[in-house]
Formats: sequence, C-alpha cells, structure tokens
Amino acid sequence: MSLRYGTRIILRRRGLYAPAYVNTSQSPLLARSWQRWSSVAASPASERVLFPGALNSKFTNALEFTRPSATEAIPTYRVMDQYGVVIDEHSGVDTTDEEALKLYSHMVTLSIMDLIMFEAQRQGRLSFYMVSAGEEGITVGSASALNPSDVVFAQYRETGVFIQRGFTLDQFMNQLFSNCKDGGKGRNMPVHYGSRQLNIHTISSTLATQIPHSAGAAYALKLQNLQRPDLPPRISCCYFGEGAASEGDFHGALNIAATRACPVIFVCRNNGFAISTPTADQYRGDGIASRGAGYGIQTIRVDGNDIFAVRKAIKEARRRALEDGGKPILVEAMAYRVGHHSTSDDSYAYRQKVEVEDWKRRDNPITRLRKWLEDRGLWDENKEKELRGKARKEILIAFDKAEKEKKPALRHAFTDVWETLTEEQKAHMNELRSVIERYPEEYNTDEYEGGLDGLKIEDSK
Ligand SMILES: Cc1ncc(C[n+]2csc(CCOP(=O)(O)OP(=O)(O)O)c2C)c(N)n1
Repeated sequence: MSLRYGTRIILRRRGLYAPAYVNTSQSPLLARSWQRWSSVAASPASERVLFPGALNSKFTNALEFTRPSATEAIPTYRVMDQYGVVIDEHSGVDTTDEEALKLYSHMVTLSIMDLIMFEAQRQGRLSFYMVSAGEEGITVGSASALNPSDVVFAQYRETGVFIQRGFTLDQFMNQLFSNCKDGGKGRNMPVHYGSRQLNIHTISSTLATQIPHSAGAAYALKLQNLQRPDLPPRISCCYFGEGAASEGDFHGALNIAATRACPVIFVCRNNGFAISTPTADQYRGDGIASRGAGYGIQTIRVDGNDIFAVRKAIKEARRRALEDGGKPILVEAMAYRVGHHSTSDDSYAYRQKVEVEDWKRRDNPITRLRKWLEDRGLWDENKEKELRGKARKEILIAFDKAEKEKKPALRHAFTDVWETLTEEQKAHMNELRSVIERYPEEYNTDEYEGGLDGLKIEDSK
C-alpha cells in the first residue's frame, strides 16, 4: 500500500499539531495507536478536540449549554449619531464634501420618485410599485463603496443602488410603464429593473433566488480574478431582506460561498418586517448577523441610517472579500421599514401608525446626512428647496415621456425564449393574431408598437 493510502494521524510537537501520513498496515504498533486516537482527542492528555468537524474545541467537564440570551448582542457600527455628529473625530468620515452632496442628492431623488410613483400607482397609472423609505442610506451608501465593475444581485428594494450606479430616470420610467423602450421589453412587473451595462442582474421577486446566484457568480469571478491579474479584481454583492434570509437558498448560498471561498458581500437589509411578519415571528437569534459565524463568515452589523457607516463597512468588506483570493463577508444593515411593503400592502393592518410615525421622527438616513451637511455649512433651506424642485421636475418629465410611449411590439411576448422562434411559437402567434382579428372591439392593439403588425413572424427572430 502506498503512503498516500495510509492513515492520517496528528503528531503533537511542542504544543503544535503537525499532520502526517502513516502506512498503518506496515506497523501494528501504529495501528493500535491510531485506534487509540480515533476518539475526538489527539491523545489521552489532549486538552482540545482534534476532529475535522470542530477544530480546536476545548474539553470541559462543566455541563453547560450555550445560551444565546446570555451573550451580548452583536454591536452596531456607527460613524455619526442621529444628530449627524461624527462620533470619533479621529477616524472621521471617509467621504469628500462633493461625494457627500452627491449621496444626499441621490437619496432625496429616490425619496421623491417613491412618493410620485406610489401616488401614480394609486391613480391606476401603473400596476405596482415599492418604496425604499428609511432604507435609502443602505442602498445608496453601499453602492457608492463598490467598484462599477462589481456584479450586483438585488432583491427589489434596492432602487438606490440603481440610482447610485447611474440608471437614468428615463430607464426607471420606461421599466415602470413597461413601454417599448424598457430594456426588459415590458416582460416584468414594475421595479424589476436590470442593467447589463451597470453590471446589475435583473430583479427576480422570487425571494432569495439571487443569493445562490451571487455565490456562483462570485466563484466565477474568483477564477477570473486569478486568470486575469492584469484587470482590477471584482466581487459580487448581493442584497436581500431579513425575511428572505429565512429561505433555504440563503443557507445554501452562504455555506457554498464559505467553503469555496468566494469573493461576495452579502448585504442583509434588516427592516423589521417580511411584509406583515415582524422579526419576532421570523427568528429567535441575534438578527441575521449571528448566522455569519455559523458559516465561518466574517460579519459586521451596521446602522443603516448612517450612510457613512454603511460606506465604511462595505469598503472594508470589499477589501476583505478580495483577501487571500476571496472570501464571503456578511453585512447586516439595520433600518426600520417606514413605508408599506408595496402598493399591494396596507401596513396599518398589522402595525400601529404611531409606531411608524415614531420611527420616522426618531431617525432617518436623509435627515441625518442633512444635519451633517448643515453643520459643515454645505447645506441650507434654499439649497434643499432647489434640489427638491429640480428632482421633482426631472422625474415628472421622464414620467410624462415614458407614459406616452407605446407598449413593446406584441411579438415580444414570444421572442427571446429560444434563440429563434419554434414552430409551436409561430403557431401560437398566428392563433393570437386570428383571435385579435376576430374580436377587434375587445383588443386595442394601437397602444402596442406596430399595432397588429407587431405580431409579424418575419420580424421576429
Ligand atoms: C419564494 C417566495 N416566497 C414568498 C414570496 C412573497 N413575498 C414577497 S416579499 C416578501 C417579504 C420579504 O421580506 P424581506 O426579505 O424582509 O424584504 P423586505 O420586503 O422587508 O424588504 C414575501 C414573503 C415571494 N416573493 N417569494
């Protein structure tokens, strides 16, 4: 038998453990000693478990169970307090005044777009919308700390990531109105944005599916980073809510990312609710951050109302994610969900309005940054009015244009499933055409690009 097939034993030498491969079939003495050491201890005198499943665990004769309630909760990282005052002047903020003004303008634009689109949905002008109220600091701040080439996988409440990366108001509106200029050809529900140019995968509302995708992408990026050391290294960044972290996909993704050492930042937005289910009914542990240790993943909890803290945490997470060829990092960002879950939800059916008002008054990422800007003499009421007026105007112009655009040509209900249309799809298209022709008063095809001619098979791939 070759040495390769021998038994792996651990030798103790000056307090250090050195693995060695020994051919036990040649030495009965060694075989016996291996049997003796086949317990979880390396030797009868060992003080620690030496077993691959739980490395370096000390033996104890105290019959004690670990009690999560007896352990201090994981702390929450902050750079400035809720009055916008920097807590530790020495470490300070890592953002220039110019960058801070840009972050502020992006958060304000997002909050105004949310108000307008929420109301527009109520007026029946679009079918669905989701606001980010209270979570603008997490999305805008985190995206500002990534490289544009990093690959993003988002859930659906990450409009701020899109704004920060350069998704335009026209692109938002075209997607929200599912018109012919929408990059997704009107096939998705509103807020399911995506952008190949900005390296953001298209949103999928099926909770948590993006988490294993991001781990897989990170594995591919790890290999690419190795193959192309001449290019700047990339990571993937995955966003999800604490509710999505209850899905099996979350656990599988974190485990594979840890065992394969994938460069990925998992950003959990903990906003206290999964639609109507409060966190108290979702889990009993210390938030989502406590799960990081279970998977051997470096983790930090951060105050989501503090955009500077989010930025710093993500910057450092990115640096660590690229260390030693790659590793996953978990960031749990805390920020109460101020808005309703979506336009399909009335959150006052399951929480008190006063609770929401209280949270709104207590803290907010936008007002916190505004206080910091004002303290530095960078902001005042006039500038605020000007910014809000300008943002509102630009949003309404884009809204107006997008609402007037035609819907995508009818053939796009069939194209892009396969590289070219199948015979079966062609038959379906003909059938649809004949139904529309038979019942013209039931179907108005004018609002679709090319009208009924938009169904022409020869124009379709
Ligand atoms: C697999 C799956 N199950 C259930 C839903 C319905 N659903 C949509 S959003 C949501 C709550 C998610 O909460 P969370 O992940 O905390 O994100 P938040 O909406 O709070 O930002 C649920 C249960 C879904 N979309 N997909």
